[in-house]
Amino acid sequence: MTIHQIPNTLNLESFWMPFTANRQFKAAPRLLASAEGMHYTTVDGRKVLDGSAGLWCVNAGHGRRQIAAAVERQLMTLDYAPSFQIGHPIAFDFAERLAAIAPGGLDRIFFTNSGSESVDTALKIALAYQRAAGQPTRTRLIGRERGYHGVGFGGMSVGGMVNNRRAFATHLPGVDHIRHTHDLARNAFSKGLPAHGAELADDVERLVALHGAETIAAVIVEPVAGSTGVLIPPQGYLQRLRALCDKHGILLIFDEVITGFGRLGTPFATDYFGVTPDLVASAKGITNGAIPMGAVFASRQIHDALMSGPASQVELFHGYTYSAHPVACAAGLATLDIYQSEGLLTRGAALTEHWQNALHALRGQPNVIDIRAIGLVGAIELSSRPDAAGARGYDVMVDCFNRGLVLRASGDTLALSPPLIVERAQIDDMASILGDALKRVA
Ligand code: PXG
Ligand code: PLP
Repeated sequence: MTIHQIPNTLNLESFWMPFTANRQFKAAPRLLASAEGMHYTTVDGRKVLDGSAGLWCVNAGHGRRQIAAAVERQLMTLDYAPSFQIGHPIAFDFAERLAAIAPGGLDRIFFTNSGSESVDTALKIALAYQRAAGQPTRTRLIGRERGYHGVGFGGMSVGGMVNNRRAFATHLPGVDHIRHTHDLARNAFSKGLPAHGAELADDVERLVALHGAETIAAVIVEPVAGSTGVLIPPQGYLQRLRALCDKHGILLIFDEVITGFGRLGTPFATDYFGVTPDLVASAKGITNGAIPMGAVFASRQIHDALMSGPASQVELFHGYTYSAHPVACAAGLATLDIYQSEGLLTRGAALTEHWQNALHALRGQPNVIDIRAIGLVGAIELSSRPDAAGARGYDVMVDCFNRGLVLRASGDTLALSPPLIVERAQIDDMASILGDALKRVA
């Protein structure tokens, strides 16, 4: 089988695919064989634009030789080494490099292997910090409706996507949610940050009144919600959230798994909004998606509070077999080299006007009820077919795939987040393929 032939011997049965309608997919599979730069090639040899940077992770584009070479070198030098009570230099090197660009100067770094692990790690650090700081009754965790924080029990519990929760009746106890900020009536087709909704941050006050501040450990939000359809925070909202958390001694966690590593045209959303949380969860772009990895950035205050017992004592009973995996660190270092030499962590800022114009030009196409864009991420929200929420979005996604564009459908919202190497002409191509799909799909 050459890689560009339809592999008619391929047996699709055993792989239980994640977040996929398995039976529908296997009846008409979409299969990718290779990738280079901004494009995939399908198994039947078609070139397809990557409008979603993989799953929001391939920020420097596909097939980066420098990362491949670093990975190979590391595999042949030190393929694996534990990080429990023994270390290896590349992990310290990578942490130091990340510290130099750390969001809000949060320069103490805990390594994980995914966004879900980063979220669970950040939640656990918040709980451990409150205990170490003499506030052991602060055990409650606050998320937000329409938040996505991965699929671990912690992230699922603070998350706010109904489908991701309801099949699994058991959640963490002591979790509550503030309302989401999505408001089509007041903010549809906003350019820049939506004008209305900063007051929704005051939900923190309501939960403080209800539960008592002394029971609340942390609030976790995505600065820009990604998976639930690119929900951009209203002007002043994140500042207000920060002020309320400060007022009540509550830690603020930003989940930057998508917004980290250049997505908004700044290294992190923390930089974009000028609001500094206490902990930042990251993953995805940290290794350009080439090797699974994640990292939690913590403030020195949090880190140092946990470094207070006897020096012989393990300070945080937490970690993964693959925390600071040497091959992932090598991939991450090579990724940072590319980001820095090509200016990718800020490249989005120069393209964002073109990006926003291209997406907003789709206003007026059939069924479009909102368009949102910030940095190099954007979304087109469609009205739902009666009694078939998500069907229209899915059909547009399939139509785009067949005509040369990969994008994500989240219900009836189509999300785009191209690799940060995207050229203006490719942005135009994406908008044109999507616009044609919107005309074709009823
Ligand atoms: N937090 C946020 C904000 C995320 O977006 C996770 C945590 C979990 O990361 P892992 O690496 O465990 O998947 C994510 C992941 C989509 C899509 O198209 C989004 C994610 C993953 C897969 C698909 O919306 N986000
Ligand atoms: N389950 C068992 C039986 C284990 O021994 C371990 C790790 O040693 C784990 C789960 C956790 O695996 P990981 O560290 O890869 O998250």
